[in-house]
Amino acid sequence: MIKVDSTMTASFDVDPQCGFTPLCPDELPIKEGNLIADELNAQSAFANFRIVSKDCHPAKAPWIAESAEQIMTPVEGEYPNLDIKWPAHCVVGTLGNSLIPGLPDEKEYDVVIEKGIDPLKHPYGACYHDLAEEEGTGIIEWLQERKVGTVIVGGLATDFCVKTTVLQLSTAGFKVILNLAACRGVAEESTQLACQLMKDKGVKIVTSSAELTN
Ligand code: VGL
Repeated sequence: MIKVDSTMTASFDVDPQCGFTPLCPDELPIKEGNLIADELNAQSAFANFRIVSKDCHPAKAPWIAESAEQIMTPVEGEYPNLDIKWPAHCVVGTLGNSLIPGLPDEKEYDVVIEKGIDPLKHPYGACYHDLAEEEGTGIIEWLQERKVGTVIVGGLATDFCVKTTVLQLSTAGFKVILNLAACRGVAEESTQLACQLMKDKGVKIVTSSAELTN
């Protein structure tokens, strides 16, 4: 069991969007990605603040793969803030952009972080708009201002946006708890590697919110 002081704790829902679930099979469907809402809600009961990040992408960008073969191949050209290609996903104004069923309305969250709007940037973590981690989204300062010491994290996907957000929060000095039941990964192997890396950085990993106590 991990004891949590909710007055100093925030719950962070990373990109829990339909575009990362089987509800949007043409985007980036992650197996069972639509089934994490109950655990995200459960972990939020241990926190005074609740934050959600969203991928808010344009419909056209140099990182968008034009065929299945291009997915996860390097973006060619001079694009310092792009790494590999992905199918179009979470486009503003589409179902893929919306939060998965079972989560609160966006206006119920204390903060909604929108990232990836610039077609020349495709960030993974929710703390910075760029891969070099120079342009903050403001969330680190927001948490510090409220004396938050611990952040409980879940979302999509464990091996990409969740991993990067967790590492950014940990580097910024927060204690981070990763709730595996509130996450799903793109692939088994990269999810295992991501969990090992997070553990090595001092992140506490719980299998579900049943391992948390006040
Ligand atoms: C993500 C791949 C591409 C994620 C976003 O949310 O984990 N993964 N874009």
